[in-house]
Amino acid sequence: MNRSQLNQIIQKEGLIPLGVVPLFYSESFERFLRWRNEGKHAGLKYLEKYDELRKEPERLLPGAKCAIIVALRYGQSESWPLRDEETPRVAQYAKFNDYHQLLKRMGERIVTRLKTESNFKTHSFRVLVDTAPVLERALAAQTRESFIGKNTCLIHPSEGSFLLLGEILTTFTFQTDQKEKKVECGTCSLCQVECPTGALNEDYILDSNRCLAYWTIENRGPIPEEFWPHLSKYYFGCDICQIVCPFNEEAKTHFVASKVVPREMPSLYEVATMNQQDYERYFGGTPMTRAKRNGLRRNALIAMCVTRHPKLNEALQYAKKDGGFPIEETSAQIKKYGEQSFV
Ligand code: B12
Ligand code: SF4
Ligand code: SF4
Repeated sequence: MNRSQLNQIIQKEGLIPLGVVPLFYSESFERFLRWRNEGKHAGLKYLEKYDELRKEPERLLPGAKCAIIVALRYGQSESWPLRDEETPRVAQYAKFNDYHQLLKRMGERIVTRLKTESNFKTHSFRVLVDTAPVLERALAAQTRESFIGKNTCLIHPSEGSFLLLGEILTTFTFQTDQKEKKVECGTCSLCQVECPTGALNEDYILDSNRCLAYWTIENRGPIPEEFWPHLSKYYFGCDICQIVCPFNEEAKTHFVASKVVPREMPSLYEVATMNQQDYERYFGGTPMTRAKRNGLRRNALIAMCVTRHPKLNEALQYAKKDGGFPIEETSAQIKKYGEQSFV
């Protein structure tokens, strides 16, 4: 099978074939170690384990020769500056069913299809979608056209960066990509200028300690008050450093709607006061469950607080009665925040 036949199979599944790359990225692994040694991973403890696999991804599949890199493009409807600046929203990827499962199933179907070809019968495949300690962006950056931007995202010059990445490791020796023309950020620095918290102050480095995506998705405890004003824009994840990127503006013009349809999001008041059953009904199967019900409630209460939502006190009473970490702490912060202004 040649590369164009492989691409056809991937495209038929609704994915973008970014390319095929060797399992080697020593420069990026060194960058990763420096980043982690400087504590830029904040509380992401899982990044402190399995370095041997992260360093040598070929260990994830005995005899692996290369990785087929695929991407799921998700539509995004925002432009910069945001419409309804004071209407807290969720990052676009979170409105769809969880990409880990979605992309994994798509990858498995591609493998099933490949295995019908006689030359693949004796070969092994393994589909990864952030399901193993791999530097996914570093691998994808070795495909012919893609590159890592100053916002640290993987960008394809014409598809943009609203892409979710998956890899299919294989023992088959496909011809791997040669970098052709070099497109990159150049003198642009829009993502660094517009990041509300200064998380991208160093080129090509993200400091998770200052990133809203880290605080609203990954952190289980209270959110430091210095970040609160920015939850008036996003209360789960953050897309700002991508929305402002000229490569995404360009990509918008030829976006073809995919099969995945975004879900309707409940109001902030509903998120702050939802019981377990409603939580599962609204968010079950989406990336929002990463923050758990308590985390979403924490985020929603903060967003209500900073946008002076008329039902904040009502929501707060409900949340306190319902309990659960870190609601007590967040209530105390809201009280303190409010004393300076309005509660
Ligand atoms: C931990 C993590 C996070 C953390 C830390 C993010 C970060 N920049 O490291 C937090 C919680 C903040 C986060 C946020 C988001 N994430 Co995240 N995250 C991950 C995860 C699980 C690991 C990433 C990791 O190892 N980071 C450590 C750093 C050091 O590694 P790195 O990003 O791969 O590469 C860095 C350097 O090595 C350097 N680099 C590497 N090689 C090279 C080469 C050259 C030449 C240069 C100049 C630089 C360079 O660039 C980066 C900056 O330091 C990956 C999945 C995975 N297994 O890879 C998803 C992943 C990176 N996340 C993803 C997404 C979608 C997001 C969000 C957009 C979600 C949202 N809307 O809120 C934001 C984007 C924020 C941002 N600007 O990065 C996608 C990114 C897709 C894409 N197009 O890039 C991934 C790949 C998941 C997936 N399978 O699709 N995420
Ligand atoms: S996701 Fe938001 S907070 Fe994080 S680096 Fe990008 S713009 Fe900054
Ligand atoms: S906004 Fe500009 S600097 Fe940032 S990633 Fe996009 S092109 Fe690069």
